[in-house]
Amino acid sequence: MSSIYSDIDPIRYEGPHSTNPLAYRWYDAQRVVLGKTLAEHLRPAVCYWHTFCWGGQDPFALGGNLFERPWFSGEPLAAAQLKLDAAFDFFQRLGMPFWCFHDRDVAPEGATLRESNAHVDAVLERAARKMQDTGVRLLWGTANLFSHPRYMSGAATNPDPEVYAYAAAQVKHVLEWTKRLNGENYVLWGGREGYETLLNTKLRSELDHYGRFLAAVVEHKHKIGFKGTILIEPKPQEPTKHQYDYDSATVYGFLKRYGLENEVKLNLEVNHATLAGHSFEHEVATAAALGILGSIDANRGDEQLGWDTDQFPNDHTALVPAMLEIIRFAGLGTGGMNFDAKVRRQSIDPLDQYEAHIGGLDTLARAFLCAAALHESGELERALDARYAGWSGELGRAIEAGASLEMLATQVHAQGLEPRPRSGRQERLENIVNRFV
Ligand code: XLS
Ligand code: NI
Ligand code: NI
Repeated sequence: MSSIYSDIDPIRYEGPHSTNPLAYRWYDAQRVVLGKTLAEHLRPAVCYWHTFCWGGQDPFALGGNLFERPWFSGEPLAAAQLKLDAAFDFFQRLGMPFWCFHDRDVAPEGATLRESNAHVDAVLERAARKMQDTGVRLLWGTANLFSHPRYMSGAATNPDPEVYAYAAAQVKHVLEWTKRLNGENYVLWGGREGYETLLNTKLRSELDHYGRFLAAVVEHKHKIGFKGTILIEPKPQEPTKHQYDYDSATVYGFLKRYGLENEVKLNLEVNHATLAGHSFEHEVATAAALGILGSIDANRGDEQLGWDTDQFPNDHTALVPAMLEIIRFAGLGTGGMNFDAKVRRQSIDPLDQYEAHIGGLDTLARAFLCAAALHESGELERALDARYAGWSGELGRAIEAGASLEMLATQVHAQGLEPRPRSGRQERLENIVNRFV
């Protein structure tokens, strides 16, 4: 198989001392830590959209694509097949076990939904064969319900029910394909499920419609016997001014209200967490605590820029706290770590795509190894247990069993309780973490 990615030999692990820019220094796929291989813990994926579809445009650029890729011109369906071949060549050379796609990334939109679906079918039939030949697996599929003008005012939350119906038809098709390709998850990211101004928005109706839409997705999943996980990807804004899936806690409240908290989990993206004013580890820990941690979109933002810059992760120290939360939660289950990340605009060569993914995966692997060592040392867990030790005593157990205000007041008076403040030892704990990163 030859493509624009074929100049590069398969990427191998060479260890931390290697100076080869085209080798892994931390991602030793078969290395066993905490009972599983690194590949099994991380389950890394290449995303189709940023890597093969984005042409380097930004809002200030003139014309079409800055990047030169052979599939950016020619008859659209033939170009889509060429792009697919190149994508699988790239996955294999990187040794990436998973990929992710939107329907409109893999195949061009047609004049009607029937035609669009036929395009998707033609390309995904070929993808099914490619997956078989290469062993590359599908982490998740998703429908693009945000690029076409019809979705300008939302998909499931559109004021026009015809748009809702169209979105439903599109999701049905991709969900069925995701099952057929043995996808591990199905993602819904509601980029336009929100509002620009409340002056033209019936908030309550939109939320009810969104709840019903999600319930219909879950019903169809069970109807067709799809075994993967349905995931919502929270983001606070961009492109809409306010997005309904703001963050982990907001989505949990939404799921609870519509009775879906045991059916749907979260795909958490680093840059979305920071846009919501949270740390990434906050989002991961909150989802884990609420029992809805599903999968990860790995990337990072830029502190000077307040939007979703989708850069590749490159600072392992920043990711150790989130990795620790994932380890404490006992892993991601059907989830994985998808590089929802793109190279910078001036990185125009196919080579840049390799180096971006190598650096990103090394960063995840190194963060995971640090967090695993930290976890195995037991130092933080012992400090946590000591801090909360009172809860395994008599009083703590009585409270957790549902003690009333009266019972507690009686006890405080009877025993003359006057609790004294105790140090949280934050700096000691931070110093412990620094010994492991
Ligand atoms: C956009 C989202 C998007 C989803 C998939 O900000 O991250 O790329 O991951 O629709
Ligand atoms: Ni994003
Ligand atoms: Ni994402």
